[in-house]
Amino acid sequence: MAAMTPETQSFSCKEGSVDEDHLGQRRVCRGGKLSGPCRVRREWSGMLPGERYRFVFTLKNASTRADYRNLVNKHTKEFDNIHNNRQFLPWHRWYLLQMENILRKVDPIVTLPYWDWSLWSGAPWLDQILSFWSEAPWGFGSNGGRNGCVYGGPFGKHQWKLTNGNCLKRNFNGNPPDCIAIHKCLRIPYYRFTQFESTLRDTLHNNMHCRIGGKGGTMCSKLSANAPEFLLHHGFVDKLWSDWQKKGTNYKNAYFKGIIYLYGISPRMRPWNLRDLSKQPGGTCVIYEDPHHKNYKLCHESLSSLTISEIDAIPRQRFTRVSNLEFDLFMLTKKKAKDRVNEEMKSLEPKKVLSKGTEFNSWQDKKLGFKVEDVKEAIEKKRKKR
Ligand SMILES: [Cu+2]
Repeated sequence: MAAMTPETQSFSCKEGSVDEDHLGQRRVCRGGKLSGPCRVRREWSGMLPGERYRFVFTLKNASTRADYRNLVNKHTKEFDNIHNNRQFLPWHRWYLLQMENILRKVDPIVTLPYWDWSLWSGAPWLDQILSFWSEAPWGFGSNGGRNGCVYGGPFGKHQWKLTNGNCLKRNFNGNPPDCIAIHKCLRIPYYRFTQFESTLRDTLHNNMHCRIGGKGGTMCSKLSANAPEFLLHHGFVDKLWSDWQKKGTNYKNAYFKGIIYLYGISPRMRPWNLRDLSKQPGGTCVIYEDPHHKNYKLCHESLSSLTISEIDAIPRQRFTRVSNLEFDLFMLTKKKAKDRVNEEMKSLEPKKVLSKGTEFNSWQDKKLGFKVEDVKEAIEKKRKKR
């Protein structure tokens, strides 16, 4: 091994650590060296109204461009090809990067945000002034009205259109999976990559598409990439893949074997080229910043000390199961496929169920769909046992 001179030493850093340069731009340590500045993708609810407005404004501007329309239409055209196990994760990671590149032609410092909807599982459709579905200039607008069209907010019928000229449609229904379901999915070990991938895609990802879109809504149709919330939903799905990859080299490299061509993309672009978020095509480095939300800490830090059976002992409200809406859209038509998804769904569902009429003491509990007090109790019980 070569001797470490003070010079090389000054460049060495701890693998995976993150620091900031003098401009406050974040860099990650890879192979003993700090990368160039990374694009930091942040969770929507932790962004200030001004920051949210900047993204909404940029997206609306970008949506009149030809490259934007071509990209969105590519997703529509390839829809039936890109939602199977071998295509899904890398294809959508590629899509997000292309969309981010287009947005940055309009505003060079914008990055894609994501929305961790699992933190709102018990109350996902709030449309208050600072909520996700706010009708303020920094929001995504609320539910569809007459004919399913969205009227209020920056993407309302009289202000914005899909690439085919129609209105954006929404039909909110049910509750998306909660953050315990997400936590359990992330616990799947690397040697069960196939199970991790299909759980993430078929139960978590498919579910939220049709919770937002319902029957007839844009998000629950082949036009889904037109919906502005598509980017934040897929940002979250991509972050979950990234969180799982961060658990170790085996996790990072886990993928399907064999030669895979991604549909509608240059044949030189393979899943392998999209695997490492710190080295995306074009040398781009991307980081997903964890949510600052206290519910996030509760779910992913506090629960990490508990075993799966201890987690399953926490009573939770039910979330909505995937059903024929999702099965039809994503072409899960065979009985075998439906049975598999139902099994995966069951493994994430509460084992102890809080009834729908449960009175919650706080908004925090209501949003989570379970009680903070029960989580604390489970942790306390474990501590005493030791
Ligand atoms: Cu898609």
